[in-house]
Amino acid sequence: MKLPPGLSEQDLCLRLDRFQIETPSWGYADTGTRYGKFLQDAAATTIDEKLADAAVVHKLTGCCPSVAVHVLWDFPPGVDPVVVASRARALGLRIGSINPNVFQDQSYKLGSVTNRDPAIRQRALNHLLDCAALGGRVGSSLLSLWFADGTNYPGQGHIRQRKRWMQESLRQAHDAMPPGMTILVEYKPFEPAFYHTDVADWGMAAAFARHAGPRSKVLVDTGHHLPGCNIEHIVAFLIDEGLLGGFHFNDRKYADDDLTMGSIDPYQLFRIFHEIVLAERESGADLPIAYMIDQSHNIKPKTEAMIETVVAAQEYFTRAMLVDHAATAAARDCDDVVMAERTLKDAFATDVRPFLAEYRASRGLPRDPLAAYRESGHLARAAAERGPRKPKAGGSYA
Ligand code: RM4
Ligand code: MN
Ligand code: MN
Repeated sequence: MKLPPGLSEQDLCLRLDRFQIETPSWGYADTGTRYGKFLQDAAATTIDEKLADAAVVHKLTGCCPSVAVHVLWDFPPGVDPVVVASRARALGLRIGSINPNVFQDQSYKLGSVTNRDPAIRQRALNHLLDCAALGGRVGSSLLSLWFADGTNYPGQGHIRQRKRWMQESLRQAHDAMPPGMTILVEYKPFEPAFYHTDVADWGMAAAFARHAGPRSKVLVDTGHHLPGCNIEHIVAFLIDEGLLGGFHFNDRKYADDDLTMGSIDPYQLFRIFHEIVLAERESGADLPIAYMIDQSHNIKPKTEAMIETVVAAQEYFTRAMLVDHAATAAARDCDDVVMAERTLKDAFATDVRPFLAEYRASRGLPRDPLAAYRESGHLARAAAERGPRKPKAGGSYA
C-alpha cells in the first residue's frame, strides 16, 4: 500500500483507533416503506434487543461503542432510560445521541415547534426540554434534532413566522441543555412535507444553529440533499465555519433512501472524508465530528447491513488518509488540474482491505467482521428467539 510521504501505517492505525461510529437503535429494528413493512425474524423489537445487536457490531468491529436512541421508540412508558443506560454499559456500550420525536403524534400533523397552535408548539418544546434533561441523566452529549415540520401547499403556512418559532424553540432547547451537551440541527429538503420544509438545507440549519447558541451545530445526513448536490463542498464549508457537528451516514440513489453506506456512490463518501482528513492534517487535530449511521435496512439483515456500513466507513476513511496532499498542492500550484485530480483518484483506487485486516488483527478483532458475524450464528439465534413473538404481518398502507 503506497503511503503519502510523512505518514506511517502506525499513524493510520492510531487515527483509526479514534475513528468511532455510532449505530442507530432503529437500524436494528423492523422498519418499512410507506407501502408496507416486511418483518425479519431476527430484527430487534425492544431496546434490550437493539442494544444486544449493537454490542455484537461493536464486539466485531471495535469501533461502535455508542448507540443513538429515538426517545419515543426506545423508551416507551415503563422503560427507565437510566436503567437502559446501565444495561448498555454492562454490554460495553453507552447511549449516544438523543433523538426526540416531534413528528409522530397526531397533534403534529401541521407541524410541531412551527405549528400555528401555541399549545402544540409548547408541547413539542416540552418534549425537546425533556430530551435535553434525559441526555443529562443517561450521560449523552448530543441532542440530535430533526423536524418533519413543513407544508404541502403554497399559502398553507407563513414561512417567516414559522422560521421565528423554530428559532425560538431551538434557542430555548439550547439554553436548557445540561453543560457538555450539544444540539445538532439536521436538515432535509422534503419529505414528509412536499412544498416547503422548515429546515430545508445546510444554510438554514447553520443559521438556526447560530441563533440557538454556541453549543449548536449542523448535522449532515448524506441522504438529505437534492440530486446532484455537492455534499463535500457543504462539508468543507461547515468545517471552515466551525459548524460541522456530525453526520447521519447512509447512501441513496434518488432521495432519502437510507441504503447502506457506500453501496451506490463510494467516491462521494471518499470525497467527504477527504475534506475532513485534509482539514485535520492542516490543523493537526481531529475534528470533533459525531459520525453516526442513519439507515433503514428493509431488505438486508439488519446487523449484517450495519457491519457492512461500519467496514465501508473505515475503508473510505482510510483511503482518504492516503491522499498525498503535498502532491495535490504542488499540482495545483502549477495549474495541473489533471495531476491534482489524480492524487485523489490514486488514493481512492487503493485497496486498503488487506491493511485493515492486519489493523483489526493487531487490535484483537476479526480480520473480516462480516465473515465472523456469519460464523457466529447470531442471526439464526436471534431469529429463533425473536421470530415466534412477532406479529405475522407488518401492517398496510391504507
Ligand atoms: C428522518 C431523519 C432523521 C430520522 C428520521 C426517522 O428522515 O433522517 O434523522 O431520525 O428520519
Ligand atoms: Mn437522519
Ligand atoms: Mn432521513
